[in-house]
Amino acid sequence: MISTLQKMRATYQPKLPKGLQGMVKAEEGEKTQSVDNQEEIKALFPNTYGMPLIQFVPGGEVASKQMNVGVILSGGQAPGGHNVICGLFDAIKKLNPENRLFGFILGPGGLVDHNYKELTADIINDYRNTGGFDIIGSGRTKLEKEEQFEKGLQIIRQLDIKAIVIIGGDDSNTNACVLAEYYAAKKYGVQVIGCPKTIDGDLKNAQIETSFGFDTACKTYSELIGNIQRDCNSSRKYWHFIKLMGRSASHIALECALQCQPTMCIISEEVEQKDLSLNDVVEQIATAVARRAAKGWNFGTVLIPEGLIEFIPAIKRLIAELNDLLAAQGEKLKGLDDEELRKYILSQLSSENAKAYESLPVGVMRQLSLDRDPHGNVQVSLIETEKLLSDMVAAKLAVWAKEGKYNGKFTALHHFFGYEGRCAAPSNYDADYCYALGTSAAHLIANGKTGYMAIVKNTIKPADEWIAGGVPITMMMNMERRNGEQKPVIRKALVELDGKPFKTFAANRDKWIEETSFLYPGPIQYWGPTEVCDQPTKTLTLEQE
Ligand code: FBP
Repeated sequence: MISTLQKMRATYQPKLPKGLQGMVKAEEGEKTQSVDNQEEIKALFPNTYGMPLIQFVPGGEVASKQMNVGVILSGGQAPGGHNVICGLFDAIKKLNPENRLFGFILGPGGLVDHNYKELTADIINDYRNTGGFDIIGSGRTKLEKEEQFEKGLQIIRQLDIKAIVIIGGDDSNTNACVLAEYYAAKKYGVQVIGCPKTIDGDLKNAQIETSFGFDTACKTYSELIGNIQRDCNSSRKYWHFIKLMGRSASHIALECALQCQPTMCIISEEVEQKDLSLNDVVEQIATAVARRAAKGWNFGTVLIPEGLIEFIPAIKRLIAELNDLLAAQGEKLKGLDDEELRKYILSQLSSENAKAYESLPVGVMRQLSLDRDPHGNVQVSLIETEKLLSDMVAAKLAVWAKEGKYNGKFTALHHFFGYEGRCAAPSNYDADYCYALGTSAAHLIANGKTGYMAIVKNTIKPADEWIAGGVPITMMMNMERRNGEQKPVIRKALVELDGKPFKTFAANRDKWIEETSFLYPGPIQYWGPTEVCDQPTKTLTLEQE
C-alpha cells in the first residue's frame, strides 16, 4: 500500500538539462589539479590525477556495449537518493535495454559482504520521487583496505559489473576515489563514479554547486521552525532552542535562518573566527533575551548548528588531541567506566586541554570521549548543545536578575531537527537534480570514465539550462589529519563569512532581535506555481546570482 501523495508523486517526470535529453556527447575540458597539496595527491593517485573536466552536450553518443552497473548508497540519508538511482537506471536502459543495475545492500559494506539485489523496473518504479534510502539501505562502512577492494572485486566479477556508482558525502567520495585509483592501478577495468550527496551542504566547490538533499532537508526544517515560530508568537511565553543537523558546517542553520528569520542564529564558523568561548556565546544569547525582556517579550527562537561545540577554539584544540588519543589508545579506553575514562583522559591531555575538558558538563565530556564514526568524525548529533546553551543562559540570567540587570521570565524548550528531514520526499529541485546526477553518472560510465564525480551546474536557472558533466574527484582533494595521520580527503566546504549568504544574514540579524520578524515558509509544494514549487535554496541563489 502506498499513500495517495506517493502515488501521484510517482507520476512526476523529473526535468533534465538539454545536454542529457537526447543523444549525449561528452566534451573534455581543461586538465585539472587538486585544490592543494598537488604533489602529494598526484603521488597518491597517479592513475586518476589531472584528468580533464567533462561536459555533456547534445550530440552523437558513444556506442554502448551491454554493461552491468552496481550502485551503493553511503552515509546519512538525503532526500533524492532514490532519484539518482532512477536516473541511473533509466539512462543505462536507454543506452542498451540489456544493461542491468545491481544495488549493494546497506552501504559500502554490501560490496564487501557480497550482499546485493538486482534493481529491476518494477522495483525502481515504486521508488520514483520518494524520500529515503530504503530501496537498498545505507551504511557507513569505510572502504579503505586492500582486502575490502579485493573482496569487492570478487562480486564485481561474478556479476560482470563494469562500474560502481557510490552515492555519498565527502568521506564516501574520498573512498570512491581511493577505490577508483586502486582498480585503475591494478588494471582491473572496473570504473568507479561518485555522486555528491549530503543534507549538510558541505560538499560543494567551484564544480559542485550543492550536494543533493540540502534543499529538501532545509525546506523541511524551515517548515517546522516556521510552525514553532507561529506558536511562539501566539503564546509569547517560550524561548525555543533549536539545534539543526549539519555536522561541522553551519550551512543548514544559515539557510533556515534566511528562510525563517528567527530571533537568533549562531554560526559556528563565525564563533571560530572571532575566537569566542562558550561563555561568550552564552552571553550573546542572554543579552538578546534581556533586550527583548525589557520590551516585555519573553519569547524567541535560537537556531544552533549541531557542530558548534567543535568550533569553539578551546574545544577544537581539545578535540584534536582527543582524536589522536582515541586513534592511538581507543581499544584500551573501551574497557574503562565513565569515571576511570575521565581520569585517564585527564592524565594524558596537555594541561590547557585538560582544563577545557574539565570545564565541560559531564554529559558533553563523555560524548567527546566516545568512539568516532568510521571516518574519524565526532558524533555531534549526539551532543545536546541546545540544552547545554539554554542551561547556561538561564544561569547567566539568574545572576543578572540578582544584579538588577534583567527582569523577565525565561522558559526554554528544546528541539533537534535532523532525522525529521533526511528522508523527506524530495522537492522538485532535488527530484530533478538527483535524476540528472544519476543520468550523468550513466554517461560517465558509458564514456569509460573512472575517478569522476557526476555534476550538474547552473541550477538556479530552469532545468533546461542546467549543465551536466563530471569532475575528477582528485581535483577536490587536499591532505588533512584524520585518525592521527595525514590523509588525502575531499576538502569540506564550511560557511564562508565573506560570502553573500552569511553577509545577508549578518546585515539583518540585529533587526530580528529588536523586532519580531518571523517568517513562516510552510510545507514543500510539489504542484503549483513555479515561484513556490521550483525554487532553489536561498543560499544557492545568493551564491550564484
Ligand atoms: P552524511 O555526512 O553521511 O551525509 O551524514 C549527514 C548527517 O545527517 C549529519 O548531519 C549528522 O551529524 C550525521 O549524519 C548523523 O549520523 P547518523 O546517521 O550516523 O546518526
